[in-house]
Amino acid sequence: MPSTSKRALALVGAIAATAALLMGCGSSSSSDNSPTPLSLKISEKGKKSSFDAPKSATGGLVTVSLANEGKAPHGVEFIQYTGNHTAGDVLKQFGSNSKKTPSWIKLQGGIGSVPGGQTDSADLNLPAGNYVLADAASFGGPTTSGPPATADLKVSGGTSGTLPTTPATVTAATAGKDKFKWEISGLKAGSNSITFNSKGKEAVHLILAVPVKGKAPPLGQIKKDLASNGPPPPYADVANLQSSAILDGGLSQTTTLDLKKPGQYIFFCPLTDRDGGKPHDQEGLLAVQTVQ
Ligand SMILES: [Cu+2]
Repeated sequence: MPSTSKRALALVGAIAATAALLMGCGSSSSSDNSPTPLSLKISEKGKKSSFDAPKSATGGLVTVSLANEGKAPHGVEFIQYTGNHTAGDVLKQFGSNSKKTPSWIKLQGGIGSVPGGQTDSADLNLPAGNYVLADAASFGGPTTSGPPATADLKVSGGTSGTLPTTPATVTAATAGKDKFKWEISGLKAGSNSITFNSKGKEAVHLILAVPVKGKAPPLGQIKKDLASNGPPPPYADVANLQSSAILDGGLSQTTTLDLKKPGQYIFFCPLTDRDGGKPHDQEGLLAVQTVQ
């Protein structure tokens, strides 16, 4: 099984506080509830990948598109930072290997992973503020490419709005103190447009969906295997893992979940609450979902 996203995020810190800043097109504003487009690109040069993103954008309800011009999968996480903190502080925090997420960091979602040569999009509400963009495709485990790309972004203005409705919903729901559960509906084999709802005041969540090779063992066994932090068990087809971006509790976004083949998928969230504690897959965010 892949390690927690925090460890993967450590890679972001490892590349130090030199965020690649590339110029892009400007932003436009919306007058009604129609989302403002925000176009991002990511490209590779040897092992190094970098974002092609504007330095500033209009916030509120936004349709983010990410064109992956590279070969490896890439994504984008919108990491907002507040107070007197800097982009360097964000990278340092994720490099610290701490499981905890300080309150000045807001994980506003994004796009988990786009295959090489493809473009994908997501709808989300971005509050005005300072952001670091980071390659979210590294959160599910190490990728074949080099260190994750990062970029700075300043978001201003805009009006938050209602997300478009989607055929499928995946909710990381609360179920008591330190307890969660997945509420999943409408998924089918193939590419799913989903609404991802993240619940819990001090929680942060992401969706990892791993195809099952053969037949899934009982949930208790999967839970143990996840807790062991060992190599992936034989029933987990981690090469075809699908992931979302990380979303703070209380937020929702739309995104794509590509469940390529019919069959069983293990859904789990390896993250902890902001104050640490157990991974959420040990607190109820673990399910086997069959899609047709
Ligand atoms: Cu979680």
